[in-house]
Formats: sequence, structure tokens, C-alpha cells
Amino acid sequence: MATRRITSSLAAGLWFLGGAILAAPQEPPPPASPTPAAGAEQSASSAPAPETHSHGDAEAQDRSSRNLFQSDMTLMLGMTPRDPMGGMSMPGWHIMDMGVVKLIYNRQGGPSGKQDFESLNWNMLHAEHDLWGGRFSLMLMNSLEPATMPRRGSAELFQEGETLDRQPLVDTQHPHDFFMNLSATYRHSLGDEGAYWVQYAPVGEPALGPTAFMHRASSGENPTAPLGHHGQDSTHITFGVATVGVGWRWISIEGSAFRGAEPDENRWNFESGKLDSASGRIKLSLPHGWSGQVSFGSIRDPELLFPGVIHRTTASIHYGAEGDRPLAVSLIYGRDHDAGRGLPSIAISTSPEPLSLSPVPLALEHPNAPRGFTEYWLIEGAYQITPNDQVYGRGEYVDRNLQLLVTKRNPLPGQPVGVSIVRIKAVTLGYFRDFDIVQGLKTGIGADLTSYIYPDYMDFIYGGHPLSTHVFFRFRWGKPHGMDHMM
Ligand SMILES: [Cu+2]
Repeated sequence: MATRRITSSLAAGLWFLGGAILAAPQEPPPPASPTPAAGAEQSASSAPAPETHSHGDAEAQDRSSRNLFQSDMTLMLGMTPRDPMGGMSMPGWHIMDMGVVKLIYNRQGGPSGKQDFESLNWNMLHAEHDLWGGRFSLMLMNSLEPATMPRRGSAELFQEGETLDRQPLVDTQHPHDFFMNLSATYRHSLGDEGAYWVQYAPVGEPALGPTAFMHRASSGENPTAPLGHHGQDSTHITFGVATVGVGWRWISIEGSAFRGAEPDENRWNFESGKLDSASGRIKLSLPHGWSGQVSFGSIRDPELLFPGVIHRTTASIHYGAEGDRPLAVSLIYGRDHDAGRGLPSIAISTSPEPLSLSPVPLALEHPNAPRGFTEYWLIEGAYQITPNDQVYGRGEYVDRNLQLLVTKRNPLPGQPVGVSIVRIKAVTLGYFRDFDIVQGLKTGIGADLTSYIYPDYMDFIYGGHPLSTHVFFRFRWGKPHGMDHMM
């Protein structure tokens, strides 16, 4: 099993690399404004980045040589008041390809921990063209994680969310779907400092939550999904999203209609259904690298096992989110409020079918019981000490359903369940080192360690002081359009 995964991980690398090589000659021409040469990604460049003119030479040089990677699609697609492309005209099609493969040894500590070799990976293909005085973009993002991760996903102590074989995933981060994004976006400027945008995505991200962890500069090279993923940014893979947004100078307002269900167990397929959920977001983009957002979503039946409407509220503050600085930090809060206020979302006795034939083993109590809501706090940061050395870290404080953590499975219909919420703290520290081996491919190696704090009565299931670790190689290629000065 593990050997097969290593083989498919390597195959994933080759497959993506093929894409990278194909896309390489199609790098966009440099914008008219002076930016460092594309090859200056991590080496000091003498040409200052355009937005650093007002700062000292030393700072400009520092920024162009030490900056963090981000792959925020809203920036790439121009879903921002100011155009990161700087109004550069593109009469033809411009195609950009970028991606990441991480080959990981993952060892989660304690009696509930597992160990595995796995690969986390994605590739993004982005094409854009001028249209009707604005810009039209197509985005395709894929991941081979359904083949390169264990079937249940990546072992991660205290992680919950989604299912396998109709049982909840516990201590496991689900693999991402093969289709992570497929979207069409139209952006039109309103004067020099404003814009509106519309997007339709058979697979995409509604205007809800912060930039997903894997695209954030503040995540650095951290290969792990936050424990609060399912209360903050889990809607980043949503099958069916329509979004409109408008922004002026430092503020933008966006709204989305989308399908609430989280991806199902088949990670290769395309899912469809009614756009039954809605969200709204206000984003601020402040001077000196600061940004933030608040958003609210009403999500219908996100979790298969716990039907019902979830009201999600998120708020976040970010520094260095554009990946144009050596330091990026995010503080994120998420809250999932159960519209049923934690009461059983479906009474077993109302099921029309005999229980054994019921398509879903219905939970007696929602994981949000008994308070009716769960909360998720996160602080994370990454710092580029030198152009080739990075430290990253994350601290989390999250609500978890105790019964799931203890039994690792869903209660059987009719079985009494404990409904206590337990608060878990987790802290991760990691270090990453880049090597320049192959031109055009960024290679490096990293490792991290995670430690946890939880109530003593859980020692029997998690042990005294579990420590979890990742050791990994990373390959990365390409960079987003219009961000040559940032990468
Ligand atoms: Cu995810």
C-alpha cells in the first residue's frame, strides 16, 4: 500500500513537472513597469519592486530577495479593487502554470497516531484574455492526492471533518479532490482605483473565510491543514459557486451563492446540485502590508453525517498576505453556529426507512451540541530568515467533539452519545531550507514538530505527551501572473 503510494507520488511529480515544462515558454512578458527579472525569484535583485519606490534601497532589496510564497486565487484572478496586473494589456491568451509537490514522511504521536509516506500536491493552470474592456480568466486546479494519500487521508491528531465509508474521519485530514478549482472570472475596472468582478465556478471558493491555508503566505511551507479548517476555510473546494464583488481603493464587498455540501467520498468525481447556501464577505486591504476580512455564510448540510444549516462567521487579520515580504502572519477566528442550536438535527424515529437501510447513520446529536456552536482560533506565521531559510509556526485553539475523539466513529442510531465539547490546543514549529538544484524548479527540504495540550482525562486515548512530526521534500514551479516582483 505504502509502496504503491510512493510510486504514485513520484508519478504525480512527473505528471505535474510535465505541465510545468509545457507551460514554461508561455511565461508572460514583463509588465511595462520595472520589476525584477523572472529568474530573480530568490536571489537579490538590483531592480526595486514597483511598490517599493518610496522606501529605502535596502528595504527594496530585502523584499525582493526574501519573500514568502502565496497562491491566492483571488489575487491572481484580479478579484481586488486594484489590478495586480497593473492594467497591462493582453490581446492574446496568456497561460500560467504553477504547482507544488510535497513528498512527506508523516508521523503522528501517541496511541491515536499513525505514520505514513504521502504526497500533498496541486497544479494550477490559469489562462487570461482581454474582453470587453476588462479581463476574462479561466482557472483549473487539480490535485492527485486521491492517489498519493492514504485512502482515508493524512494522519493528523485531533483533526475532524468529512467521511470515509460513511464514518466520520477522526485524527485524519481528508485528501483534497482531483478537481480543486474550475472557474471562469470576469473583471472590469471602475476608474483607476476600483473594479467589479463576477465568477462562476463548477468548483471554486465562495466569498467566505480567509484565503485557504494552502494558498496563504503565512502558512509558509507548513504541509499540514489547520485543525480549524472545517470552521474557517474548508469551503475552498465547493462544487457549484457563483460570486459577484465590487471594490474601491482599500475595501471590497462580495457575495456568493453556492452548494453547501462538503465534497463526498469519491475524490475523483464532479459533484453538482442546487446552490442552496449563501455568503458575504467584506475585505480590507490596508497600507504597509496589512489586510483583513470578515465574512458570514449560511451553509446547508455541509457535513453528510450531521445534516442541518450551519451559520459560519469568520474574521481574520493578516500581515504580508501578498507574499511580498520576508514575514507573513495571520490571526483567524471561525465560529460554526448550528441553526438547530445543537439540538438533534434529525430525530431517528422520523426516518421513513428501517434504520439498517438508512443511507446515512444518523447522529443523535450534532457535534456542536450542547452549546450550539464551536469556535476555532488560529495564529500562524512564516519568516524568511535568509533567501533560502524559512521558519514557520502555527498555534491553534479549537473546539472538538469529545465523543468522536474517544470512539473514533459515529454513534450507531439510537445509541446514547456523549455530547461534550473539548478544547484542544496545538502548537507547530517548523524549518525549511531551499536548495537550487534544477533551474526553474524550486526544491527544498523541511521538518516540523507539533505538540498538544488537552485535558488529562484524554490521556488514555492520546497518551501523555504525543509529539507529531513531518519531514518532507518540496518541489515548486511557476508563479502567478503579475506577481513577478513578489515571488
Ligand atoms: Cu481543504
